Amino acid sequence: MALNSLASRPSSLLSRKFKNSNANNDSTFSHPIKSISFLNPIPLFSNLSFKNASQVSSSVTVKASSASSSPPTTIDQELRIKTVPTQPFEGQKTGTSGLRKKVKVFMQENYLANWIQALFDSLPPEDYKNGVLILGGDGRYFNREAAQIIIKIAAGNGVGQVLVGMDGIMSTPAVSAMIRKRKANGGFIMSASHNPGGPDYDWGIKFNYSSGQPAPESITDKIYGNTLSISEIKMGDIPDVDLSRLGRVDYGAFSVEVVDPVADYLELMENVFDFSLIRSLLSRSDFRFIFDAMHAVTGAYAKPIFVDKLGASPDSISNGVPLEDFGHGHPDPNLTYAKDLVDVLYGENGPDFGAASDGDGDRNMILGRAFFVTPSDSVAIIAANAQETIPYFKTGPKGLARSMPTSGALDRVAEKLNLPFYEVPTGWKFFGNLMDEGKLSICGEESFGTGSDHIREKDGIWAVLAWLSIIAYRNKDKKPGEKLISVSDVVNEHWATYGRNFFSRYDYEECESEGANKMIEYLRDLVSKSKAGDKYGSYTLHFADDFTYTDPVDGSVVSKQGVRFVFTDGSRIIFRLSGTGSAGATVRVYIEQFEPDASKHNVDAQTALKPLIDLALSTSKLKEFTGREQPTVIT
Ligand code: VG1
Ligand code: CO
Repeated sequence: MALNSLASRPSSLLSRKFKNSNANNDSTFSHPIKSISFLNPIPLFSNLSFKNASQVSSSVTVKASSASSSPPTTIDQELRIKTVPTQPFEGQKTGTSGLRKKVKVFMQENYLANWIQALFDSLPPEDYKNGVLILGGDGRYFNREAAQIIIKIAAGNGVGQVLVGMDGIMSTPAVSAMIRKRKANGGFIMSASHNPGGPDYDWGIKFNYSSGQPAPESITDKIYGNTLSISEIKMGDIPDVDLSRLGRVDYGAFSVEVVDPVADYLELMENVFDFSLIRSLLSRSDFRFIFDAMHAVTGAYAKPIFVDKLGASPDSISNGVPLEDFGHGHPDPNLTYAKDLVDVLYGENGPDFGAASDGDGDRNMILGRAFFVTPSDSVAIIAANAQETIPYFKTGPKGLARSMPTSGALDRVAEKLNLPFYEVPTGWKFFGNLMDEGKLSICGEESFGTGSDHIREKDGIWAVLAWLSIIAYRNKDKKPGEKLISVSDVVNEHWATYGRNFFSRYDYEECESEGANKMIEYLRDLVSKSKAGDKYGSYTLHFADDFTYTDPVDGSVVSKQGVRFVFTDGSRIIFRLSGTGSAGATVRVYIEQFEPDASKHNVDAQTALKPLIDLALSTSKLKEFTGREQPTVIT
C-alpha cells in the first residue's frame, strides 16, 4: 500500500469503479424541465430511469451551487404522487445496526422501496410530514440508485425536505451530527458499515431518528411487521436528482438540497476539541501521523480535517478516495483487514501514530509505533484523560458506559473517577437514552467503536482526534529533539495505574447457521444447569447467564444478548452471534482476564489468554458444532 495514495482530491468526492445504470453523462439526453436556465452549464438532473417524463408536473426551483449568489430559477408546478403496487419480501428484519443484505437482494425491484415505505408506515405522521430528513451514505455500490429511491418515497410520503450529502456521501457520525444541528426529524444512512461493497457484496440501510440516534427496537420491530403486509409504495413523481452538485431543487412543497457532507461535522469537531493543541502536534517534524481511510467514507473527511485544518502532511492520508468497492477491500479497521496499515506501523522506522476508520466512518483503530491499542483500552484511556485534554469535557464526563462484551478497563476508570457506569447490550442504539438523560458522556464497544454524547453514534474521526489530543497535551512542552511521550507510553502508564484487562475476540465468519444456532442453544442449556462454584478447568464460576438489559430510562427490556461465563477472578468468556452479517452465521467469542501485576503487563494478549481461550473453545464445543478449526479474524 502506498502511503501517499491521496495525490489530490477528485472533483467528485466519489471515484466510481462500476458503471452505474442511472448515471447520465450523455449530453444528448432530453429532459422535460430543460427549459430551466441553469446557472451553470452542467445538467442538474441525471434522469435515465425516469420513464414518464412527459407527465411530469413539478415545481422546480434551482439554486444551483451554494457558491453562487444569483437568484434561483423557479417553475411553478405541483408535486404529483404515484402509488406503486408491491408485494412483501421475507426477511427484512434489521439486525444490530440496520438492514444488511447482499447488493443483489437489495437490487430486486421494490426491495429497498418496500422497507422505506414500511418505515414511513411505522412512524406517526407528525414525525415526518413537512419535516426534514438527512440522507447520507458511505459511497458503496448501489448508493446512487438507492438515494433516488429514498428521495422519491420521502416526497411521496409528505416529507418537506431531504438534505442529501454530495454524491450521496455522508459518514454515519456526520449524519447524526447534521440531524441534531439542523433539528431534522431523522435520517437515512446507506451503508453496510464494515461489510465489503461492490456488486457481489453487501448493502445496507439504517434509520436514525430526531436525536440522531439509531432507531430503537420498538421502531425496527414495527418496520419489520409492516414489511410483511405491505401492498403499496407512495412515490413522488419526480426526476432523479443530480447528487454531484451542491444546490436545492423544489417540487411543490417538497425540496431536495445537495449539501456539503463535511462542513457541519467539521464545525462540531472544532467545538469539541482544541484544534490548535492538535495542530501543534501534527505540525511537528518529529511526529509522524498516518490515517488510513480504507477507500471508505472518511476519505471525504480526512483531508479537510487532518491536512487542511490540522496541518498534517498531505501524504499522511492513505486510501483517501472513497470507492464503490472500497478498492476491493474489507473496510473494517482491525488487525486483519487493515493489515497494510498495521505493517507500516510495525515496520522499520514506522510512524508515531496510525489510525483507520471503517466503511461508514463510525469505527476506529488506534496504533502507535509497533503498538496496537485495543478498543476496550482505548475508551478507558480517553475517559481517563478527557477532562484534562478535551475542552468538551472540561467539567468532567457525566457517566461512562460500554457494551457487555467490551472489557472491564472502563469500569475501573469509572470507579476511580467516581462516575456513574452502565453496561448495555452490543449495538450503539442502547447508549442514546442514557445520553439524552444526561447520564452518559463517553462510551465504547470492543468492536472498534468509541464515542461520546456530542452525537448519538460512535465516531471514528472523533476517536482519532481524542487520541491526538491526549498525545498533544502530554507533549505540549517538549522541545524539538526531546523524546516524545508515545502511544505505548500512555497505554503502559494507564495499565500501571489501573491494571490491565487482557482482551481478545475470535470471529468465525459465515458459519453454517444450523451449527452456530445449535452451539448457542447448547450454551444456554449449560447456563441453566450451572451454579456458582462450578469448576471450569482451573477457573471457578461466579455466575453464568444470557445477558438481559433493562433500559434505566424507559424500562424496556432486551434479552438473549450474549451467553457469558464470569469466573471468580473476574475473567469472562462470552459467546454471541453477529447481527450484522449478510450470509450464514458469524460466531463471536470474547475472552477477558484482568492482570493487576505491572510486571506481567507486557505479555502478548494471545499468550496471556491462552488457557482461557482453550477453555472457551472446549466449553462451547465450537469445533464440533461449527466444524471450524481456526477463527477468521482475531482481534
Ligand atoms: C457489530 C459489533 C457491534 C457494533 C455493530 C455495528 O455487531 O459487534 O459492537 O455495534 O457491529 O457496527 P455484531 O452484531 O455483528 O456483533 V457498524 O460500524 O457495522 O455500524
Ligand atoms: Co460502521
